Parts: sequence; structure tokens; C-alpha cells
Amino acid sequence: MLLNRMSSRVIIVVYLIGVPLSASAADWPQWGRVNSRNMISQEKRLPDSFEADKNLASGQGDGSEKAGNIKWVARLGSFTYGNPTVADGRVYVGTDVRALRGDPRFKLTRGGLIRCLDEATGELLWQLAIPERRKLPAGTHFGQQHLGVCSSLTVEGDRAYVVTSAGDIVCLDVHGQANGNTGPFTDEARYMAEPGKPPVKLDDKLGDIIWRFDPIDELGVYPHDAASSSVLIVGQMLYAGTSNGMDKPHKKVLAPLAPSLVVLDKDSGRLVATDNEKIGTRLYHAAWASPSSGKVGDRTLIFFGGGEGICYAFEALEDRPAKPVYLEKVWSYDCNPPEYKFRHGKPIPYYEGDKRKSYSTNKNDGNYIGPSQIIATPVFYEGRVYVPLGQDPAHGRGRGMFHCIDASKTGDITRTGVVWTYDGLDRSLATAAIADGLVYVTDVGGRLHCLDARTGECCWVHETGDEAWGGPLVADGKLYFGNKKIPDFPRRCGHDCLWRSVPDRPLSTRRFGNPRSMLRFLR
Ligand SMILES: [Ca+2]
Repeated sequence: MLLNRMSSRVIIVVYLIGVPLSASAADWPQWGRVNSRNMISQEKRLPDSFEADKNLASGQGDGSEKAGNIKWVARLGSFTYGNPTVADGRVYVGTDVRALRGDPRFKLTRGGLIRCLDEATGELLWQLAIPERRKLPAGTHFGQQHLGVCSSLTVEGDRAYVVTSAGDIVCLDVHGQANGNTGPFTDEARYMAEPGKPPVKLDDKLGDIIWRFDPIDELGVYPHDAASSSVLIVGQMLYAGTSNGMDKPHKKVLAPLAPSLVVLDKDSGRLVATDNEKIGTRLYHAAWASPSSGKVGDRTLIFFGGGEGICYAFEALEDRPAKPVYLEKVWSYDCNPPEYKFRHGKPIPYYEGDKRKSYSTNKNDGNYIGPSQIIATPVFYEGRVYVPLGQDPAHGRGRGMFHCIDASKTGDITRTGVVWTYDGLDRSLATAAIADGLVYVTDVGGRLHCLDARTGECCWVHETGDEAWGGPLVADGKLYFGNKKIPDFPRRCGHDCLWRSVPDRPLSTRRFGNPRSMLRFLR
């Protein structure tokens, strides 16, 4: 699925790095910092390189050997697929339960873990264990890859919101249990315990759930592989993707009418709305995307990438309805052009593009053309929505397409809303970073593309030499991102990060690999 095991095997120990060195760090309280999800930070004085302490990284040493540009190191679990968020002096990160090794209260099964760390020191403030969810509706293909918590926490005031590895959506007290067990949810001792085991003994260093909403039990959602959406807050409402998807044989969607996007009251966790687009009837794989939002004219729109490759805009709810309602669709835009969906007049089977299938014609060279879905988060920038097509990277490389959509249109805007498209990239899971009129996006093939945000013209492409699942971050005039070599992190820390001086104006000509792009590996 979305995150394959081959890459995860080397992420045996992951260290939290890159926390800004300055004391007055700019917060990053959610996936993408703000609701536009544009991956840019206002942070200044960031390092050009960083180097891990090799002893610590290999599980030895006491940290006395200070490594280059690393402020502190915190041990996480075996796998860490979520991105850290930072708010009010705390760092939040989702990982897996292996970090609880040595604590007799917890069984080292294959659950998830959320850790809240002190931003200044890296010290553990509290943690919430999420046991492996074994009781699932028959046929569900969920959690089998043991990826831990993949969602990034969203922090607002004293509350943090996250989709857990068990597929539920929880609201957490940022203070944990240290200030008492805030309700209405007070059953943390049982929540954190393995099924059939006695409740966990609570202490100040454990997490405090305020409310919990379970789309599996409440809405009949069948999440697929992992629950990966990061929560979006607009006013009183909280929006999250459900990761609804296919059955184990990947033959059918078990709940085709279950929502892909749910809306909850952020105070109570009560369901207030869902989408009514029946995306499940068209799903290729699963609804893994995270929503974004932006102001278009006098209204706020919610943008969401569907698991069938259609990007949607919904009108944000202003008031909490007494009973759940359907979100009002403002527009839809099909990111799969006809030639990606049909060959010689016949539909192209989605899984023909999965290189692992015996019948696949995908040679994994990036040239395969077939339908894809949306996994990246749509980025809203100056009235337009920027989003690429992508697939589970385990399916291999294949032709992608990056879209720039005019968000002011209404209806089916596949033809009327296109500003430009760019098909010079592979399938991509990456959420774009847009700064100074330039779009930066990575593809599964491991290339970093720089495009003119206004025209879509390619300014340059940089080959990183290995698969890239994550997207870039623009901060302090530099570009940071990782590729699949990151599992070699203890030896190679920092070497996979790139930087370039962001130019004052967009480059207007193609400069593939041109030295003027100023890209280089850090050392
Ligand atoms: Ca509680």
C-alpha cells in the first residue's frame, strides 16, 4: 500500500531531527502548518546540513558526543511515517509501539504510539499507546503492515487531534494526564491496554483522550492498509479522510457508500457531516488523502483528493447542524485525463499498473500510463489548487500528472477549471511547496521538479537517485526533503537533503540539471 515494507525495514530507529535551532521557533501546528497545506515555513537561520551522532543512531552511546547541528535526539519506534508537528513548546509525532520496550504495562504488539516531547529538550512529556486493532469487520484489510500512527497531529490551543493507527479520530489534551483525566472520555486505562488484558496503570506521562470518534463502528467504514489522513480544522469543524478502501484481495470496495471525508464538531467529536459523492463506488485503492482549505471569493472551500483521482471542493460548514448533513459540493475536477483511463476505447485496469502483478505491463521505468488516485494533499495558493496524481509506491513507477486548478469555478470543472497540467513527473505522493511563484514537487521516481506556478513550465528537474515518497519543505531559502535513502540515516544523515537558493523570479527556460539551479547534496 501507501508505504511499503521494503523502505520501512531500515527505519529501525528514527530520530527526530531538524527542529529549529533558534529559541524563537515558528510553530508548525499541523500538516502543512496552515490550512492551505503549502509546505513552506517562516523559520529562519536553519542549518544547511545536519549529521546524526552515529553511536546514538545505532542505539549505542549516551549522547555525549554532540553531532552536527542536532539539538537533541529522541528515540521513536521502529517505524515513523507521520510528520512531527510543533506547537507551544511541544513536539508531537506518531510512531509505532516498539518505543515502549521495557515498560511492563504494554505488550509489544503491532500498535501505534503518539509521543509528545518538550521542544527545548526532547524530553518525553506524555505518550498515548494505541493497541493493534484486531477486531475488525470480516474482509477488512487494515493494519497488517504495522505502520504505526501515520497521521500528523493538528494542534489548536489545548487540544490536539489525530487519526490513530486504529482508524479512530481522537481529541487529546496537550497536557496529557499531568493535569488530570479530562472527560468526557476517561477510559484511557482500558483504551491503551491490549484487548483482554487488564487496564494500564495511568500516570502523568500518559496521554489524555478528551473524545473519540470511530468511523469503523459508527459509519461502517472499511479502512484499507493504514489510516493516514491528517485532520483539518475550519472554524468549529474538524475534517478528516476515512481511508475507506478495498478488501484484502483488492477485488472490491466493501463499503462503497461509506464516506471518504467526515466532519466532526471539534468540541464534542459529534458527527456533523460527510461527503455524499459515493467515491467508494469508483475507488481504485483507498481514500488516504488529507483535506486542505482556502478562501475563494466570500466562501471557504474544503479541498479533498479522492481515491478515484477526482479532486473535490466542498463548501465549509459555518454552523453545527443538529443532525449530520451532506457536504455541499462546489466543484469536482478529474485529474485522470481520458488517455490515462482508456486504451483503444477500453478502460485500463488500475492494477495492471501495479508492477508486482503477474499480468502487469508496467516496466517500472516511469513510462506506464494508466489511471491513478490522489494521495497528496491539494495545496491552495493564490486562488488555485495544486495537486498531483499518485499511487501506493509499492505499485512502482508510472506516469503521473500535476494539476493547477482554478478554484473559483463551479460544477464539473475538469475542462473549465484547468489552468495548466504537467505530465513530466512520475506518480507522486508529495504535497507541493509553492514559494515565490515556483512549485516544488517530488515524484516516486525520486525526482524533484520545479515548475512555474503561473504557467506550469518546467524550470528544472533534479534526480535524487532513489525513490521519494515525501514532499519538499521550503524554509529559509532552502529546500528540504528526503528520499528512500533515508533508511540509511545513521550513516547518511543530511546527505539526502537538498538546498537551493530560491531565485527572485521564476526561471523561464528549461534547465534540467543546470548548475544554476544550485542544487547539491549536503555534507
Ligand atoms: Ca480523558
